[in-house]
Amino acid sequence: MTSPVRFERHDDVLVIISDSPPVNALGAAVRDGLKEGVSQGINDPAVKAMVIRCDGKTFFAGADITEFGKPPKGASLHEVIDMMDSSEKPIVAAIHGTALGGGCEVALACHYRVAVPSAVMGLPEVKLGLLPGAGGTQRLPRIVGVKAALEMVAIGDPIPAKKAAEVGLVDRVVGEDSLEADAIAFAREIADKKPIPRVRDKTVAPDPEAVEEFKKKHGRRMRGFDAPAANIACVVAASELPFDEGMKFEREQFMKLMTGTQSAAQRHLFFAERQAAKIDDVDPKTPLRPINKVGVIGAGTMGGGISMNFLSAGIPVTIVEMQQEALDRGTGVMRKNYEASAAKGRIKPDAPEKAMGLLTPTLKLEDLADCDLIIEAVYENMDVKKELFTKLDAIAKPGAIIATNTSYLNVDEIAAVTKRPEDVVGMHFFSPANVMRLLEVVRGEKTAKDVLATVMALAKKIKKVAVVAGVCHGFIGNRMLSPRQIEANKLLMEGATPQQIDKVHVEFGMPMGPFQMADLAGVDIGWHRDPSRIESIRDALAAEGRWGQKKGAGYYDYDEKRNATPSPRALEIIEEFRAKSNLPKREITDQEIVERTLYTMVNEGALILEEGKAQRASDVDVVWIMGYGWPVYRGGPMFWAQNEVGLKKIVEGLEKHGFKVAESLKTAAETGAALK
Ligand code: 3H9
Repeated sequence: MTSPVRFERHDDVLVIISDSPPVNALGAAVRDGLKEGVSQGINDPAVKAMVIRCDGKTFFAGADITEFGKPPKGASLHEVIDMMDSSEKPIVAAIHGTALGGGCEVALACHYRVAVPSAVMGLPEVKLGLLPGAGGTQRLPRIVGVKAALEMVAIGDPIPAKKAAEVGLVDRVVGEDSLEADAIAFAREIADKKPIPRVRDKTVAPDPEAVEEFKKKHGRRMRGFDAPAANIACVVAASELPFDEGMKFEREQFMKLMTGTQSAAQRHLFFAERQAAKIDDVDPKTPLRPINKVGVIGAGTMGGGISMNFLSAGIPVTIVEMQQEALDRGTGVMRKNYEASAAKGRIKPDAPEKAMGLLTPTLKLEDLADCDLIIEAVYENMDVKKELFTKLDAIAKPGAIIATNTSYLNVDEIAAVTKRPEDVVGMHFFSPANVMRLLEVVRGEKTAKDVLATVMALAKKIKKVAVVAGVCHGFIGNRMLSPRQIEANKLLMEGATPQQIDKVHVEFGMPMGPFQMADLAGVDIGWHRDPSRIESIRDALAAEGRWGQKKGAGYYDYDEKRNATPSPRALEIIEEFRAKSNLPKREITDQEIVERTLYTMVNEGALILEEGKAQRASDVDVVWIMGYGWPVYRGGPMFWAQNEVGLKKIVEGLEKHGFKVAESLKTAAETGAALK
């Protein structure tokens, strides 16, 4: 097999080039090639300096994650990096694209770094539940200091070349199109400079204040995750221990994380997210329909949020409402949201004007005639949607994609009222639609393949993670939410409190439990609005005006700052309702809550897979992590069930409570095969 690494001599400079698409990950062959190249440079008396660079779209984007957990092959990254670091001839890293993780660590072990303006550098291992395990935690603080290093390793966001140059991580920013030539020229300039600067020889002062401040600032975001604390400990070690001891500490911490379930879950998510973009029976080269203008029907919270995604991506939007007042209110909210983001520095100061300049508000559906994609976000009612789609069929231009944002309804039934069901698709955004990253793309029976391919590509453009779902009640996410809600309500009737059930969910790692969520969304949602008809605890709460946070009362009581406290009145209502049903009250254990509210979701997920309503188990995981706040470090419900709990236990738990277990779940539990 030919090596992905080649060497080119430019007089006294040896250029070592990796060409390993797609991202020059540092797999065994690349590591071996680098080792060979550096060793040639060291041993060839005619070579005075070396340059390491990559072909393709990026400098090394990190260790090869697909190798993790497998038996080691070839030279280790440590071996290669040690060899580079101790070379008596200077080595220059020539960076373009994304120098991430192990790639950034290779650059840090080089004696000099040059980068093009568009390059970024970072140590994102924490996002994979890891830490930079090839010296990154020990070298980076020695260059940028404890404070900046904490941001880079314990949060994991990369920094652009210009910033890297300011903090001393990059020695020179070079021409965007002349990286190799400029790097060679730079190598010649420094070839004879002695001593060779080695990061390991530097020291960094401890900064306990910065560490405390960092923990305070990011405590909430890091809750439940193991990796941030380990990253912080390593940065502290860099400031307190000699280099070699710090490296030993880094190694120990790395191995702990690498063998834990959290990193396995986070790595699973990394690949799951990318896999979700692929549709099994749609050729990735399918020609896409051009989407230059989008129409959105409905300027409420959902329609406004949906529109913002496209405006932010520079795509003009025509937004339609029925009344001028509602239209003004909707566009006003959008403007306010943009301005708030600009005030917080999240977007450029001129971004609100730019985005709003691309918006055309109108009261006429006919104005959607020139749109390439039309998304309706109107009232969730089949008759309303059918009437609207009949009108859209007459208005939309040929080839336009017509999408419904329904969160439950049958997309095929909606499509059937048009003469072009192949152009109809579901685009289920999650609220707030301008923030939440998940998009369920609902594939109707007749949805054309190029429509799907176009919507998936568009999703990437507007920075969403799209998952394909089949037509069924609630698609993937809401369908799985349903058994959880049913069981949570039954548990209340049997003696659990909202606080106990919510606590179990929050301790599990969810942002909130089912009743906190109900209070936030509105207890009155879907209520029949007849106070004399009390058929559930929810009805009883709604009938008393306990509509949740917005009313200061729901399953909990709220103060003016919306802080929740357990509500004696809500508990009374629950007791009264239970008494009427003659159900005995009993102690409910936290484990029972887990089994009945979470194992049932796994069961529903398995049914969804059996019915082909999701393409793969990892898609189900992506939906629950991106759309419903399932803890990232538990990898999604299907990953959690298979890798943390074990399917046998899941099946036993379900059977114990009398649930009908999905056949595929039983088989997988018996055979040990993975859920597909
Ligand atoms: C590490 O370095 C540990 C060290 O400290 C060493 C310790 C000893 N490995 O994202 P894309 C694949 S941990 C293997 O769609 P983009 C990816 O799966 C690593 N494969 O492209 C996809 O495959 P497919 C630290 C990788 O342009 C294809 O490449 N580094 C890796 O939107 C294209 O990826 C990171 O965490 C990898 N490291 O974004 C960086 N990276 O086509 C992870 C990508 O089959 N990578 N692939 O679906 C990224 O953040 C993005 O991929 C990147 C490109 C920004 C580079």
